[in-house]
Amino acid sequence: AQDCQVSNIQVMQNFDRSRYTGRWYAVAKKDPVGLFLLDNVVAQFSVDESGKMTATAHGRVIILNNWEMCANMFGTFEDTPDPAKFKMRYWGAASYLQTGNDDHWVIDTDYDNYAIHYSCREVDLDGTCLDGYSFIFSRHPTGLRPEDQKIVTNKKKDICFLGKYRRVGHTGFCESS
Ligand code: DAO
Repeated sequence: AQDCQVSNIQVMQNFDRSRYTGRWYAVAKKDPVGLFLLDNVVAQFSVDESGKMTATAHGRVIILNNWEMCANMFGTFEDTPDPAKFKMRYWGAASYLQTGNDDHWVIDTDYDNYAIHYSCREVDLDGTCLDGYSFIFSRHPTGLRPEDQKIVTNKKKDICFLGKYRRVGHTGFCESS
């Protein structure tokens, strides 16, 4: 059961950032208001010498109304008292790309196959999320394994985003550079 209160959302227990490193393919996304990354989204997480988590990501975007390009993005993560909850500062390789400072929560992962990410940008007066986004990540570019789909569906429900996702395709658009 879930009450859709952002403050009650359960995140990954004992999150292990080192096991989370490496490549993750976005296979589905719930968009925020003013969506940015469209498809071909791949994120690469690292942990630096001091133990801080960082990431690079790319994805197809459309900027200035009509210009389609592959955005190369960078993110640094600030720790919080909960090991699965971070503050993510992000920016693009080019100045005209989006920058921001979002929550970045890991809801669930088995580290080897699937991960569910969640970010609420704006909490409503009633405590529910007014503007948020979420990525479903897979270690496999082909998508989630059948055995992981039920887990992911249940988590989508728990974070009150069930039915709000779209598929994120991988066509190789960002692989050329
Ligand atoms: O696509 O609409 C959107 C919101 C996503 C913004 C975040 C993009 C940058 C991520 C950098 C690295 C992390 C995974």
